[in-house]
Amino acid sequence: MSNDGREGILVTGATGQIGSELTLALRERYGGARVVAGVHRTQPTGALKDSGPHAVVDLTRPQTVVDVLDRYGVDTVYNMAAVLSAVGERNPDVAWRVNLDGLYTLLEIGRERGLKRLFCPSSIAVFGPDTPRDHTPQMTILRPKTMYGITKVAGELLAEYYWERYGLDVRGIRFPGIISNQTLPGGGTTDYAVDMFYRAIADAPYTCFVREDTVLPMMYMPDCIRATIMLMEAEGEALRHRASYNVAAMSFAAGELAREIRRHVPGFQCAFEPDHRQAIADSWPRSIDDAAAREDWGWQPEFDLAAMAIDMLEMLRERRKQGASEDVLDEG
Ligand code: AKB
Repeated sequence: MSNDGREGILVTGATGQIGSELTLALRERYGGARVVAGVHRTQPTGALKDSGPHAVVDLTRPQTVVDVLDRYGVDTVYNMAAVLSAVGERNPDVAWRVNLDGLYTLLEIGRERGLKRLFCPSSIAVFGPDTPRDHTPQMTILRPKTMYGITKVAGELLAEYYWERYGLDVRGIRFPGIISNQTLPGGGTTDYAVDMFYRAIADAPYTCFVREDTVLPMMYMPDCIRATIMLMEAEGEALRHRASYNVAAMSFAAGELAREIRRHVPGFQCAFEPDHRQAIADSWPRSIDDAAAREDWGWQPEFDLAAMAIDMLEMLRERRKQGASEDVLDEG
C-alpha cells in the first residue's frame, strides 16, 4: 500500500471533547498545516480555528470525506466523531448512524484510497453486566446493554475485519471516562466527573447523577492524548490487538472524587441523586487490566486521582482568572 507522498491528517469530530485537544496536540507535533480539523455542526474557535485548516466532514455524506482527503493529501484519520452512552440511549438510531455507519463509511473510503492508518476509539462501554467488573481483562465477555456499547463492539470487530481482510491499519483504545478542562464532554455517563470540577470552581453545589459508591475507570486528558499518539506511532508488528486496547489510569468512587475536590475547595457541596445513567454505570467495569497495552506499546499513565485533581483545578482557576469562557464555567 503506497501513500503517494500524502502526509495530511484528518481529525473528525474535531470540536468535541477529545477531538479538540487531540487536533491541537497533533498540530503541535506534526505542524499546523498538516492537521485538518473535521467539523460538522460546531465551528472551531480560538486556537483550534487559528492553528490550522478546518473543513466540513459529514460522515453521512461520504463525498465530504473524500473531498477533504483529496484536498489536503490526507493519509491518516482520527475518527473522533461519536454519540456517547447517555445520548445514545435517548437516540439509539442516531448513535447507530454516527458511530457505526460513520465508521463503515471511513473504513470503506480507507480501503479504497489506501489510507496509511485510521484511529477508531472504542470504550469501556463494550463491557456489560456479564463481564468481570474488577481488573476487566483484555479478552473477555462483550455483551453491552447500551446502543453506544453495541456500536463500539461492532466497530472493534469491523476494524479487525478490515485489517485482516484488506490490510487497513486500524487502531483503537477502549477509553474510560475522560476528564478535561478545555471542552466539555457531551452526553456520556462519566460526565459527572467533569461537571463536579466545573461546579466546584464556580463555588456552586453539585448534584451528582450516580450513587456515591459508584466506581468507574477514568483518565485525565493529557494521558488520553498521549495514549492515542503512542498507539498510532507504535510499530505495527508489536500489536496483538487492533482497535480494542484496554487502557487504565485511575478508578475512583464518585464520593471519593467529591472528597478529593473538597481538599482543595473546602466549601464544595455534592449531593447524590442517581438517575437513569446509574444503570449504565452499574453495567461497566470498576477497573481495567491494561497489561496488553503496557507490553505491546509501552503504555504507562502519568496522572492518578490526586495529581489530576490538582491540575484540573489549577487550569480551571487560570481560565477563570483570564475571564475565558465564564459562561461555560458557570454553566449549571
Ligand atoms: C461515556 O460515558 O459514554 C463515555 C465513555 C466511557 O465512553 N465517556
